[in-house]
Amino acid sequence: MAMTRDTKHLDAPAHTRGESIYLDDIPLISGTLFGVAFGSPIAHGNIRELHLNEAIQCPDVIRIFTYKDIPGENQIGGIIPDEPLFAETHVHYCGMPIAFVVATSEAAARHAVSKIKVDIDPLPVVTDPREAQANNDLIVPPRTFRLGDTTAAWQDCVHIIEATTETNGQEHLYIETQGSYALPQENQAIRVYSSTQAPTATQRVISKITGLAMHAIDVEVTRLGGGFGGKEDQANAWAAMCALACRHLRAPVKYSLPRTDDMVFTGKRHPYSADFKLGLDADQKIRAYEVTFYQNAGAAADLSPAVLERTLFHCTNTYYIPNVRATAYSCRTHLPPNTAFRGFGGPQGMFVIEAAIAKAAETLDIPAIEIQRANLICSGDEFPYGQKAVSEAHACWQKAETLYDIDTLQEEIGEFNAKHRLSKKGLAFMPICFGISFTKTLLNQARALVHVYTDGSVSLSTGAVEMGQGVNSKMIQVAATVFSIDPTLVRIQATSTQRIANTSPSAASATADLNGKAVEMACTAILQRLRSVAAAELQANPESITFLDGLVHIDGIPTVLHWKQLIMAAYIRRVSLSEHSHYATPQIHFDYTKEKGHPFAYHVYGTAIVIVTLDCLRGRYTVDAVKLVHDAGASMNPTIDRGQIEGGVVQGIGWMTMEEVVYDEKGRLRSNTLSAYKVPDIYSAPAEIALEFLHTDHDNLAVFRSKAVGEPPLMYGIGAYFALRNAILAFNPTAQIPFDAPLTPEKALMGLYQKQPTHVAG
Ligand code: LUZ
Ligand code: MOS
Repeated sequence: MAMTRDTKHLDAPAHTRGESIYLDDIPLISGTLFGVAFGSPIAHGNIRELHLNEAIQCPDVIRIFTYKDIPGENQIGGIIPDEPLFAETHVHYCGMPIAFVVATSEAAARHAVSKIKVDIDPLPVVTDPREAQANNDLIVPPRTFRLGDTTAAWQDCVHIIEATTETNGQEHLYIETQGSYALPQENQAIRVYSSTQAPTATQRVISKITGLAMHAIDVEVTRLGGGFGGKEDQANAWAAMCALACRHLRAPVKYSLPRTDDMVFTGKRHPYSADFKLGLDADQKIRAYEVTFYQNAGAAADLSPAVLERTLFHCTNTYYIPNVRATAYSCRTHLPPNTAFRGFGGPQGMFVIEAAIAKAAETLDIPAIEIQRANLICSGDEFPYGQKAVSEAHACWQKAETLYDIDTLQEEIGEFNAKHRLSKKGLAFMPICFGISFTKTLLNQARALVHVYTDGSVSLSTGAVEMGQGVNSKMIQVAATVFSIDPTLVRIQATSTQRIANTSPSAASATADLNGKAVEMACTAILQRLRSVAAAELQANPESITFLDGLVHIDGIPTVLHWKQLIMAAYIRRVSLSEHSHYATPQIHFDYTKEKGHPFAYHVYGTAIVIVTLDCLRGRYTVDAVKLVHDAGASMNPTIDRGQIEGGVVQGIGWMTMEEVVYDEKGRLRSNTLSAYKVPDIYSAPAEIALEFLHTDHDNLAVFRSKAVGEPPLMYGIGAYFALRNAILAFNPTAQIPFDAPLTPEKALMGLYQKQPTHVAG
């Protein structure tokens, strides 16, 4: 069967009817208890005394857990063991868990939490990454990527531009908050439902906390109501708390975080501060780029070192720059540990090079588009980390220019701006390039388990976690395509550490690639055996057998033997109808001592044209259109991919223009509700998202020549920042607008009416 590429998102009917199962839809077993965490009220200090007496006497409270109750190790750090589950003597961020109250109802647990008192001797609070770096308070030693020789290259530069940039954090705002439900099983084992992107990481952390072997912890996930990276590492703490209480009490324990707790307790996208220096020759070719990144890691490592390295990988975005020196510091501050967020440090790196180009264009008084276009990477050009590009950058850019008629667009904007005094339009191009593979090579592996039952129906299990991105639909497409059967014959199981072990997180945009390859391998192995069965049944040569639309064919001609009969024949002949397969991405490698290698299976490219209209009286704006050419390879499912692209664009625009994470100087989150933290709604989404796929057809180690789609589109949203900047400059050409994202209406207004240059804060 050729692949049915127009398959709908498998979950669409159940989502529409409200029947899909999330953590809170799992029926509660009688006797279920409810936990609520007590988090540190201050950001930094030494705990003198914890007063639990009043809380423990509250009605319906069963027990209060602290670090003293941990039979295993009080440690949940993933990359570096620097994060306790419960504070012992020291707190280092506001909301850091200190205790876990378990009661017969959530309300009772919450009431008891309000009665906990803690005496903490406060210590100085650092929230600024540059201050942490000056104190040498780093999570890991700094890293530097180098290509060519920047020091020598400055001599070839006619223009040298320097500035500082800031990008803020971003709240994940998955619709389903963090949560977990732990159930006691026989012989000390524990079954855990968790809203996690990383079932194995959750299992490992629970094992460490409870002291039970991993085989005694089963983690199961049906789906998440969104993850965006927020549940790659930060689902583990809540699961561990529930499992710890379950282990002690031998009762089911559930904890599902209310929105404000979720916002206060969990880390976000990393804010970055950066300094750049960019050099161009007389032909607008970028000759040299130096950049220093200060990552605000928060109080513990979490995934920050991996995020930091992706910032370096993407620091030249989709441009070829022959001389680069990029240094990155992961700075320890007293904020909740910041974590994975769609793009994983890549967007923060890409913003800086785009800012550098914008500043160069403003200095030279030419459109940024000319510098961008002149420097797009070509196939064979080297990224600063040594990998050679197989580039679609020019193809995407050129297709966008012609398809969307850039000359007419610019003319229209020019006319509009000439005609309107208090309303200006701005346009920016945002080309992207994103490397696909976990940068940590070992994570690029996946497994699948396929059973064919005697009625011909198929059970499919992978390590992929469905979080709305449609990975389950794609996995079913792969199995149905290899077997050439109707997709309704295939059922995908909940993701479970019992069925698939040692899974990598569903992350890095690579979930469909990795798990899809494993599904393809498992189904192909079963099909190989079925070929022999069919040959025997039909007394034909196995080489002449093919499968199409549920029928066995000989030399391309259909026979009467159909899938169900074939399966039964295989069973009767005692041929295995099950397969477990393992896939590991070939060819990728990276040498950390040299900072060189071939870390990515391939890159995803694309170009966005973003057009905005700015109300120059009020500083308010709308994004009129985002016009895209996106390289999806041979998309497996254009409907799902379109959904991912539209969502990514809007999420990126939110990060760049309106979402403002605010911590005060004491490290307390001020934007801790949805009335204080503005996310894009339907009114702030672009009026138009035009999308054209660039169909490419390389074998790039993904499934069926498709390309990954999860993270890359977020970075198109960066274009909204620069389009707005251009609109401000159309009104106030001498404005010195700091590169300080998000460009909220307030900051837009300050740019519109700025008389003197201001300085970047922080
Ligand atoms: N997670 C991770 C990721 O552990 N490694 C990565 O390289 C990555 N990239 C993007 C998103 N999540
Ligand atoms: Mo992620 S940022 O969990 O791919």
